[in-house]
Amino acid sequence: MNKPASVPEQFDAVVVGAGFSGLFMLYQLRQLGLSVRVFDSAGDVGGTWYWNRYPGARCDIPTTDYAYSFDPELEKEWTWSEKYATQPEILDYLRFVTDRYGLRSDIEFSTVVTSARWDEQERRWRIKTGRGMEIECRYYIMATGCLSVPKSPDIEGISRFAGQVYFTSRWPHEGADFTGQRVAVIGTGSSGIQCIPLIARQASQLTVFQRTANFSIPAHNGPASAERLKQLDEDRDGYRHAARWSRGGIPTELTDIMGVTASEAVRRERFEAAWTQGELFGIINVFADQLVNPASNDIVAGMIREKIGSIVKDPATAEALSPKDHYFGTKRPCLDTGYFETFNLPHVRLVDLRKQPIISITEEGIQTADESFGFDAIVYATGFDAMTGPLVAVDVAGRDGVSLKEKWATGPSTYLGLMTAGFPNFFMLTGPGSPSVLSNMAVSIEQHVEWVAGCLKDMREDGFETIEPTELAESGWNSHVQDCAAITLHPTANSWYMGANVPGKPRFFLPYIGGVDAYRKACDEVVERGYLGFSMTGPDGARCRDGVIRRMQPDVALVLNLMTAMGLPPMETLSAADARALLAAIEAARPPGPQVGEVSDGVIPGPAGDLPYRLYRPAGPPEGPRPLVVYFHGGGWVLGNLDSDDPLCRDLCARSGAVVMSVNYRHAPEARFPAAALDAFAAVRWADASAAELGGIPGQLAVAGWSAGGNIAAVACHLARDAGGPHVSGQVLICPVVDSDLTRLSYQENGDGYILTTPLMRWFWDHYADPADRGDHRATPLRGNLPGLPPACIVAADFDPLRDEGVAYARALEAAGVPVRLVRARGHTHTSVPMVGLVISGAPVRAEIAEALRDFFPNAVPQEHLS
Ligand code: N01
Repeated sequence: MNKPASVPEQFDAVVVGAGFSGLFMLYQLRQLGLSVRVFDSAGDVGGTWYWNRYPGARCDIPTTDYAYSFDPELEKEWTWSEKYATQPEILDYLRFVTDRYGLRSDIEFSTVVTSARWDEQERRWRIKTGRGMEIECRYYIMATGCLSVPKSPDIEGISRFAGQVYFTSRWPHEGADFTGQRVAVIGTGSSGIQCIPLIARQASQLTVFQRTANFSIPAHNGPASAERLKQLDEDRDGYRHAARWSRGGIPTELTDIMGVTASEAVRRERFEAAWTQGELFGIINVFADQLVNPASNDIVAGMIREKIGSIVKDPATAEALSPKDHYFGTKRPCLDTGYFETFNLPHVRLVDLRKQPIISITEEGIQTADESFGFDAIVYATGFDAMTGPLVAVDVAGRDGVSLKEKWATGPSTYLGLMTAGFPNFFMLTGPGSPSVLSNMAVSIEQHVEWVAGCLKDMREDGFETIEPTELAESGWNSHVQDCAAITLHPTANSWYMGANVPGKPRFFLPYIGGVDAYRKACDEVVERGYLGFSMTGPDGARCRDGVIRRMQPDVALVLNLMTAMGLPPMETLSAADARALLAAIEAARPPGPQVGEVSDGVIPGPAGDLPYRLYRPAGPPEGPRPLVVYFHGGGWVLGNLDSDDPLCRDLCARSGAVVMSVNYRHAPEARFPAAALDAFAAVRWADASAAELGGIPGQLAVAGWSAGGNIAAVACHLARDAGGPHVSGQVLICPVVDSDLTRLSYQENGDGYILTTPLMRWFWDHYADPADRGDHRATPLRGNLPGLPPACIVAADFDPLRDEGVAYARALEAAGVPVRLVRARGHTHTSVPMVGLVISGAPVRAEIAEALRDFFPNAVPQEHLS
């Protein structure tokens, strides 16, 4: 097989890795009739299951689901012996698959791929191996797994130790016999937790060095679940289809029960059921909100800690084994068999490295800050340089010689986790930005491989030779991956998901947490839209369909889908009274917004009668008056009242530290233009005159409003300026109506499908103002005289029909010399920013609004005083 370096072997495709993904990739490429060479540094197939041979190594996804599903015949020929199979059994399975499809002949074992360079001239990859081979290929595919490069344990003096050294990730084939030995295990992740109980059976003394206590639940291993086997038996295709379109790659009924609102009995019942079931996808599905809401997460975490306390007899050891420094699920939870029980054995000891860190490894053992330990063997279960490690371990250089390592120096950047711009025809299976490690790998691998194979087939049929993502598509996907993570508790943890286990690695959430189903949908949609976000070239020309596949914030999309599913009638088909009733019903089901110091209601005199108001005073110090914000709710001048924007007012009050006075005003059609605007101005005058009684600081008053409330807030600023007072320190206009032109681009792009529609906006205008009045600056402030208006903060949301008029107002104010802060609510709709407690991704936008408010006031409460 070895050829002189001058005559490179030619293949259509080179695949690196002969584990689950590489084997299936080879199979699929062969089906396409392509010539393929697979390389693996291991001596046989198996990937992770070849290397991780430590005692107790097993899968922690049920074997009924942790297997290939592409061939029903294959499924008939293999029966797993347990719910969670051992490493040897899984390795046997992969060998069986290899032989069944005759894959071995295309695999070169014990061969490391050292470099891969793109030759732009030839449009081919030049591959070199550690054995001096040179190969050229059209497609270069890395099937190198996510957890295949062990991380350095980063402990001083490792080479000094005179005894036996083992790494769980590189366990010797002949095994290890610890009988009668004093053994140390460093690391309590999945590998440590699996091997510790078995090592304890042999060792005369076992000392476990734990830096971070980990959440683990009992696997309750045994025969495969009878219920799953029945489902598979009765309808294999249906079961596999459900897995492919599930959140995690296993058919699971997702709960909608929220931890924070569930009764104690329901909480306990759900938790106990998950504990007894012994499945990871069960324990992460106790409550719908456990990965986004700290309070809900605490409930599950607390119950696991309780269990640890009930299993481990020594209270100090139980306490040390109880995780407290991260939210449950933000570091990979583990499944164990007798892990916590092991610490009840007299010869097993836990050393808490938070209390006595390791100073160094010595010739005899381990020196901590407090003690010297002597050992015969040390086992490192210290983890991996996850996801990116295996990819940058090869010197991959794309166009212009740019290396992957350089490109990813500040964090990985991929399109769909499959490709990266500047590296044509380079595919990653289960790469960063794909669900991979957060899912049942078997399902995710099949999806990836099938997508790549489908792509190569389509390229061939369309006469293209190269494919590569565009920069725009890639940065859009990266944003989406981070947006999905940002609404969860994940970014708070020092996990390997965040790259935090490897010193110096950029902090970046590596996998895609949007779900296997959502991911598959995005990948399919990319293809349906003519390979959106990819450019392809071939002998007959090039094709580029530039664009971003997912621009909406994930939680906004979720809320939108829920509302669509509710099948509500379009508001513009209702009477004003019915529309108000519908809005009130929707509002009744939403979260209440944050606590503030005090809420009180009152009335103020308006031009045509009393106007109700609600006053929100912030909690906490400092005592004394605060700046005052007069707020006007949204609702198209037709809908809304003091309750409708209550959560938003609380949020503004809590975040800004200002007193917020929400004023109700007369509504159309009962009171048409300019009633609402005149009421707003009257309220501002009254608030200014009454600032001291309201707990405000006289002369430090801003206005704010959302939607039509933004309209009258803006108009109040015009009227105050024209009347020579009162002084308004600033205006916050959240997705405001500032014009009546419904033809702007944002109306064309977003006029349908995002709750506020063009017909609804037309309905609002028709209720509020006669066409002849709509040019009046008290209806359309954009058309008014702008110099001399107060500084403004304007929020424009991507998916809002009003987006462009908000931006136009910001530009026009700027041109008129008014200081403006334009806040782009990326991925938001007209209604999503005010959805406090429901749309988590709106929080950073509201934080920016609060910051703008504080900037308006000389005596704003400093950020550090705000809770
Ligand atoms: O690695 P880990 P793993 N001094 O990174 C500690 C999959 N897997 O091999 O948390 C002292 O989880 C480190 O401490 P800390 C699974 O996805 C699956 O166990 O960084 N301690 C941690 O306790 C899993 O998540 C199965 O503070 C040091 C441990 O070592 C992933 O592989 C089985 C240290 C590493 O835990 C990785 O699991 C096994 C130091 N210098 C693995 N450096 C299945 O069941 C690190 N640690 C399918």
